[in-house]
Amino acid sequence: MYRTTIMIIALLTSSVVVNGDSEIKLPQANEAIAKHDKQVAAAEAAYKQALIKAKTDCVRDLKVALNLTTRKGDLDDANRINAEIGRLQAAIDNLMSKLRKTTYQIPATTMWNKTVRLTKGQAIRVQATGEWSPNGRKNMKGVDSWPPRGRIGEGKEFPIGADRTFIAETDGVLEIGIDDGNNPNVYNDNLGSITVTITFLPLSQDAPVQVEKN
Ligand SMILES: [Ca+2]
Repeated sequence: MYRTTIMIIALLTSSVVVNGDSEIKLPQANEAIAKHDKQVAAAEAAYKQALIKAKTDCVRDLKVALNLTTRKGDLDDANRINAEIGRLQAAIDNLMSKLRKTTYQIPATTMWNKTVRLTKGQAIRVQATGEWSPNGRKNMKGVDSWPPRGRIGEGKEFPIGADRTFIAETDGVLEIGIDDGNNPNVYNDNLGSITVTITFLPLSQDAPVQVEKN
């Protein structure tokens, strides 16, 4: 009897200790964990949002200060302010680099190419690189010359260009494609593809942070 009790205790203890391998089965417990994970993710997103906003606001204000001090001719102070802007910008870039990102290849031969699904109010940054052509090999050029365009949920199209930050005004899949215009608005004479990186910004509708390229 004594030995059996010891064995049962040992079994119970080991099942707790080796819990790393086993999954919790009770739905209520899994729901509690899922709720926690969701709340933590939201808190982290809000924190990152607040950091990015504070730093972006500061960069904006320091650029005004930089103009003032440059006009006054205090170059030493201008250099100090400029260095601080550089530090803040690096911190913003670092925060941005940790955000959720997805990459797509967008061929020139398809008018619309499906990418991420967006919900209304989601802020995203779309960056495009590569060369493509709306009409044959001689016109292979970068996205500055042949900017991509987008639409959400098959809605109204809008320009994207090389680097654009915007807030989704509606739910739907973001589709991206080359603007074929008068070239001659057919897609089977097109060539190349571009790489598009979409970053989900932790921003709400009332806190847009503009990170468009100057
Ligand atoms: Ca074409």
